[in-house]
Amino acid sequence: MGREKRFSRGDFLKVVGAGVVASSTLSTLSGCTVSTTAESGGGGGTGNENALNLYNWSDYVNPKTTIPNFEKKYGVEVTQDFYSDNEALLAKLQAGGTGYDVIVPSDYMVSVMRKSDIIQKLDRSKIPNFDNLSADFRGLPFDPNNDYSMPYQWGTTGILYNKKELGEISSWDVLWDTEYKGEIAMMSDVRETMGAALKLLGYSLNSTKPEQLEEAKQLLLEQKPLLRGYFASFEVRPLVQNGDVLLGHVYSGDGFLAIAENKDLDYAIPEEGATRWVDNMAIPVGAEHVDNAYKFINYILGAKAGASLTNYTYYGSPNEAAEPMIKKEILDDPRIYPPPEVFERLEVIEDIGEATRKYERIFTEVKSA
Ligand code: N2P
Repeated sequence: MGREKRFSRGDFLKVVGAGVVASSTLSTLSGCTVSTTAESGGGGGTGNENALNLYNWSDYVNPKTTIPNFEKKYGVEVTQDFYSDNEALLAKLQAGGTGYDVIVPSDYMVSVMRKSDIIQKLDRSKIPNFDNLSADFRGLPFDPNNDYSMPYQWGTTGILYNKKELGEISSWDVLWDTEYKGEIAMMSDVRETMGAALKLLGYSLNSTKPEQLEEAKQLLLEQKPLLRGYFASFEVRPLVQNGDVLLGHVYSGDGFLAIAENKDLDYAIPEEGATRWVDNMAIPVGAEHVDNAYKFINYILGAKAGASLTNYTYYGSPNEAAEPMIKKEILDDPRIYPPPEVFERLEVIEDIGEATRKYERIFTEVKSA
């Protein structure tokens, strides 16, 4: 059975987007010129037409190929800065004058950014490799005609854990188990962390019902004393990988990067359901190197670059032309490409508009409690 048949286009058609609230941003090195932190605001390259300023998630390129091959092929120097959540990305762009040419917001954030005129309309004629995309990833609800965004990678959010110590786990409730007090690292991400609590309660992670949000808040307050802490998304992986904690709330690819280094670990998509997300490339309004941005987007949508990304990141590829070059063990891994019975329990974070503020207020209260 072809992988694309394991989940239907319809499954992706519930997506939309939301968000607002800044949180910490830090940088890690991923194979190109790195301007130290996101605070540097777009890094070098301004005034140099052979530059591209990329604002991306950490560990989201193949360090050996993605940026170096692009730089070689187009004679463009890439500067990459990093953010750890969509809300930090949004806050940065809202502040203005970043100098970023390509950003990689998730589904719901594309919706928010479209509404706030933060990203610009794309000229499809400059992205011929659009044709490489699987039909499952074209025209998703947060951008029905791909007028503003092009899919980059997709994945899930779940639990990275020490299987040797804990045995097999299957539920979010392990992150609330008093036995693991001090051994749990949660992501500091308003929608993901509230989402985990809502899923454990059996609710939608897009719920806007005040009583359900209050229950989620109480659950997070109950969990807080058990935590080693709330961490930026990219900080959780090393904590579990190095044995500092037993359990971490992570993006799937971060889980698999850790498993590749430490065979005691495993990644679980909790049975109550979890987030599945699609991240997308977009060009901010005011980008200074728009031609290079198109070159980069089109390059990433190339079959070879797409396969090379997934073979390193362990995230799913929206690029059908890339599939023949993606490692079989990745394509066949149900933790990466979930079978239908798992897939149907996954939910995409949606733009919940005004209710976003409620989430933010609750999460701020929990963190400061
Ligand atoms: C990459 C993080 C993926 C972003 N390490 C999740 N949307």
